Amino acid sequence: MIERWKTWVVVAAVFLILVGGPAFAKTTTIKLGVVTKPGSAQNIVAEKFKSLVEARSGGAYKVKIYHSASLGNETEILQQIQMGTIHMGVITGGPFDTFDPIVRVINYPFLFKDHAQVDEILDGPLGAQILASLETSGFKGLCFSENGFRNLTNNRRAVTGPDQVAGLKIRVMSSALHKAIWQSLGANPTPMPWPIYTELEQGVIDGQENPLWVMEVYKFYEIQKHMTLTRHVYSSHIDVASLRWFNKLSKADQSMIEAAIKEAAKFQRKDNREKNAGRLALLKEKGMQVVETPDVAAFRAKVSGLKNMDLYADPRVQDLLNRILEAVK
Ligand code: EAX
Repeated sequence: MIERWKTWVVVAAVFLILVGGPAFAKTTTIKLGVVTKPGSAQNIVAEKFKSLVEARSGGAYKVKIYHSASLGNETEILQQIQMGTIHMGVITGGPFDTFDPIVRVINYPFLFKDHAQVDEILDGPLGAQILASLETSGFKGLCFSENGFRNLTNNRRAVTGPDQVAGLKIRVMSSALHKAIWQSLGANPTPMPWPIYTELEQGVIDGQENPLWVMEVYKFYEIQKHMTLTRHVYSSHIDVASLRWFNKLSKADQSMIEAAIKEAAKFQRKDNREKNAGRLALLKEKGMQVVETPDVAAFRAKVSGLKNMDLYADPRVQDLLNRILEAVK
């Protein structure tokens, strides 16, 4: 009698798993934060990641993208990732400074010659060392996607060299390094979180610096007359997860997420680079006055003292900077 009862329980359980299983399967929602709006470099990574994870996990994972600063600025998104209330983020290198000074190494001015060099370093062991370092501040560093090489825009005058930068009020990211760069160049840098359209429009600041896609997507051509292709900093995004959250996932899920974000980043870097020539043409067409070949040597000379500043004093940071400077020679 007892045996029979047991058999029925087993049959019922198997039936429930087979028939009801999919309906009861748990879906985990990954909350991912970006500060920018759809169409932006960060959002392209996030959207690609979402489509890859949702397709590959067979419904086990959904990705919800919180964009347009709906979670606050990049510093605030990072704080939420540290706490684990937000799981992932695609965050510009700049605001990471305050969480780990090692990030300043990537943003060192005039560091990379071209995209090939960027990929070689960031996808290699030196990049891996930067990502691993972020664990100390509560982040699982997954990979690098990109904002791109940053260029100066302003509303006062054509800038061909550092002489014309003198006294310009330039918005910079919330980053000690970015502030120091523009101080060295003779500008009057004002740290401010993203977005900054209103401040530019109202003339609170004379200019700003960002990669070409920003001038297009955020329509800066409406409010900024001059642009100089300074390419002073290669601006990467660091694609991170909350270490607390990530460590709790199964190894298989960790690998699935890591592979998907790496693929999304690779896709986005290529996409971003392919679009640059078209963007430059568009910005000119919209009326921006572009200085395409500024005196880069003069700019470089002005910032050459940065590596000896306190910003890089931490021996761990200094050592990595020296190794990267050697590698890009
Ligand atoms: O993409 O704050 C900034 O200037 C950043 O480049 C921002 O991510 C816009």
